[in-house]
Amino acid sequence: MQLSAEGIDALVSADSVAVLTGAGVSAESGVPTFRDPDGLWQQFKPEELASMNAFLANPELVQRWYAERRNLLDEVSPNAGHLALADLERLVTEKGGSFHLTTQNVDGLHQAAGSNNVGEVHGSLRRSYCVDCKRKATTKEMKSFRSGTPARCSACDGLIRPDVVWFGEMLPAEVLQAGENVARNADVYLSVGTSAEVYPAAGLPLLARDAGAFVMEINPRKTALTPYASASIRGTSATVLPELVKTLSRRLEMS
Ligand code: BV8
Ligand code: ZN
Repeated sequence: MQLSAEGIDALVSADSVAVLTGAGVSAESGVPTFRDPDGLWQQFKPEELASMNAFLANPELVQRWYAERRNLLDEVSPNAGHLALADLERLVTEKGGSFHLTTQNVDGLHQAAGSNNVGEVHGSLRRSYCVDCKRKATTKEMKSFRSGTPARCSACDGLIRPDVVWFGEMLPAEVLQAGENVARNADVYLSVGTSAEVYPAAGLPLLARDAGAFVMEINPRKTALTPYASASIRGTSATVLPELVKTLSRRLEMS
């Protein structure tokens, strides 16, 4: 795996660093991605599951799918890539720079790894709410899912849904706004573990690039962003990110 010397130079002199992550960052924690050959979307089409229409058409199927994904979170932990991003935040802020991490992931693993400044643009699997009265669902209600009967709100009997952003739904405005602002002001923008296909999140690295940032992609495969990246490193997040942070830390000590 070859780091980008230009990318390291850009990180050494960067005042502001921003990151976008996708499901690939959680792959090495054992959380399946969406569009990889062994990904979640292989069995189902996104429209069949991750949309309000799909949910209303078959609430039980969609609740089961999210319940299974949420239950998996009890067995996984942050991997070396998550931890390296928390270290990168420390390195950048300790040298007086600003750091922001926008994630499309809904698993909460960045926060569990110690990242502080995290924007969850697609919501969180760890929260659910009632579609009618919007009340936060209790763990009991979330787990009250039994096959054949969709989980319902104890206050108004409305259907319980995961607090994630489905297709055709708006992203949380203030979180997206923050992601756009930091992208426009970033000296270096890292895009890690995302196929860069889902908008508006996939537009963030392009915003950064148009504003003059050094855009570094880390992904074992080419993506829709690759042709626009200043550097695209072919490797996994749990191997490349620790290497990147170690190299940067050494360079900062010498400077
Ligand atoms: C909206 C739910 C509008 C949560 C998800 C046509 C053109 C452009 C846009 C559209 C269009 N038609 C429709 C749209 C809009 C649509 C969209 O972008 N569709 C795409 C597919 C074309 N977007 C929306 O609907 C968004 N809302 O636009 O609202 C609007 C406007 C006005 C008024 C009302 C509404 C909502 C988008 C959010 C959708 N929600 N999921 C959940 O169930 O989790 S999308 C789903 O994809 C996940 O959220 C995920 O976060 C997201 C992105 O996927 P990735 O994270 O990138 O994962 P993926 O599997 O794709 O890729 C993994 C990558 O990791 C790969 O590149 C792989 O190589 C790499 N990798 C693998 N292993 C590793 C690794 N990398 C590093 N290390 C490893 N070890
Ligand atoms: Zn309710």
